[in-house]
Amino acid sequence: KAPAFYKLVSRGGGPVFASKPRPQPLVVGVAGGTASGKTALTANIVELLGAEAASVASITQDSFYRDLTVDEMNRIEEINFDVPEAFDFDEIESVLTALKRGDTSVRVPTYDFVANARRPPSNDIILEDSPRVVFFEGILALHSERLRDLMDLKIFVDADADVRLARRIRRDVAERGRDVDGVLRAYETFVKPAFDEFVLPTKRHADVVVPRGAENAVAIDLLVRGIRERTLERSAQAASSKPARVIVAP
Ligand code: UZR
Ligand code: MG
Repeated sequence: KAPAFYKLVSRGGGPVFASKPRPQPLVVGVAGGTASGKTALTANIVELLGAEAASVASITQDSFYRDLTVDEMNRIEEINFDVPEAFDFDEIESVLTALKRGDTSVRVPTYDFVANARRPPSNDIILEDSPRVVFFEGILALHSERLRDLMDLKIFVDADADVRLARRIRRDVAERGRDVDGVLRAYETFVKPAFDEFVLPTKRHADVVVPRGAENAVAIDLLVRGIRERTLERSAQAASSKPARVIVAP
């Protein structure tokens, strides 16, 4: 089907197909400590964007955990999932770059927290049409300068550490197949030290800091309005700009 923003312009000597540039998607980074409400805040914004939701992509950093070797799998409780080395930042960069470029059929892997492994490629999410807004959400979403440079809006979700730990215990037991003792051990050994060393320092890169995470309806409303407005501005700019390519029909 014809991509959006393609216009047929007719001139004296016959039909000329002029392709207008598509607006670049707005890339929004959402960082914050574990169980701070990043995923929920992002989901709320996506839902409230409403009309534009069809062309919103929400990508989680969890999708880009590196594969573990058999040896690492055998000593899983020693693996630190909270440090930058745990993620494949090159892969994240290539996905976000492809979306910014307007590529279609961009593949995003998915991750299984119970198996501690990426799901097989048949589970990949394929973004058929280049979305208008791309959310990238995760504990270290704002860690890499190269990723930050791709972002138009950087959000840091703030929530008290005790609130986050309480949520983390509930979530990991209910959804990620853990027991309370294991969650607390991981929290003390990996999660808290990595939060202090790597996650919290990225707050300085944020444009907006949201206290109380997904409960903060006022902040969510402001963000939705801002994102919607900027998306519309980009569409208007693209629609009024010169054609990117002019193809003279035979
Ligand atoms: P959020 N994590 C797992 O528990 N298992 C995995 O296989 C991969 C990651 C955890 C990771 C981190 N830590 O704290 C958390 N550990 O997922 C990040 N241990 O996810 O941002 O939703 O809290
Ligand atoms: Mg999450």
